[in-house]
Amino acid sequence: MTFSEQMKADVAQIEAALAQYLSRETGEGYDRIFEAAKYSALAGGKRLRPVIVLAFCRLCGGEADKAMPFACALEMIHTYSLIHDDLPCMDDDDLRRGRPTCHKAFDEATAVLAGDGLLTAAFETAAAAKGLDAEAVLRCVRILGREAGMNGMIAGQVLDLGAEHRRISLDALNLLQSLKTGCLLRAACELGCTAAGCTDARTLEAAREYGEKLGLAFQIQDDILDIEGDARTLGKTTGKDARDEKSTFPALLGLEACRALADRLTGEAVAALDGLPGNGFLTELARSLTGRAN
Ligand code: GRG
Repeated sequence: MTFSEQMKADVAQIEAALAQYLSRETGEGYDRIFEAAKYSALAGGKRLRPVIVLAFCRLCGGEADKAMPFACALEMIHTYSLIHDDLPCMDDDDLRRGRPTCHKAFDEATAVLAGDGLLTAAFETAAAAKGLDAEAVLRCVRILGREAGMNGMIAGQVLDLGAEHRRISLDALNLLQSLKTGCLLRAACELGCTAAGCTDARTLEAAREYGEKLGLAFQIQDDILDIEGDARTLGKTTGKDARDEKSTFPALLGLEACRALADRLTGEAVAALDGLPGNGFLTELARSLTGRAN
């Protein structure tokens, strides 16, 4: 299978599994919360994080199917973070993934609850994974909690809110982004390996290194795309980020230096997997992200 065929097949399977995990009609008067969760979760994101979970599972010799609950759990957490990040009390955005944000399409309280519901459903989905030994499932649940939690993505969001309206140093920005964006990407790499039963410290470290470098390259590319604007603004932020002076990589380093840095980090992500057989898909994935248009 070529890279793009594999990507298409993975995304289709992830979307089908996500739809299944979130399909519940109770008829008891609270179906609206499922509608709101599905509205955001099935809105056609890139599915980068779950694709990475499946790819690392394959790289470590596992069956990708076994990693699907963790792939979907991670995408649920990612979607919850987007819903909450878009709220008026955070970034106050009107559009996400090309359509009205959850709180615009529904209402604020429903969006808060849809985010909460997705975060909770993620842990239920992960804990119910079948066909792996209980130790591996526990390790995966712990990875999800650690990387999404208060020493992980939430910490990144706290630093981000604290950095509004002021310049921060490059080191501070690196830390912020390594937490805010990097944590879920590192989680994706580690989850895939762990779902395959891998406990080899060197492989796990290489996977995390790939996630770390990819996360920073991805964020820098995201900042570049925000600046370049044009057609890519379709469905992206229109709120505080776009309006305010904010410390971003291009603001601190300039566009040209950012492009060079994103390329260097992509090379380092690829190099992290040197010597691991079957790294072709993840190599192409890293390279495709620096050239992406959304
Ligand atoms: C509110 C708990 C809480 C956390 C918020 C991750 C995050 C922290 C906020 C999301 C907003 C944002 C712009 C984060 C930077 C990372 C990033 C570029 C997210 C968008 O990820 P993509 O491009 O989105 O993978 P799709 O829609 O393709 O899934």
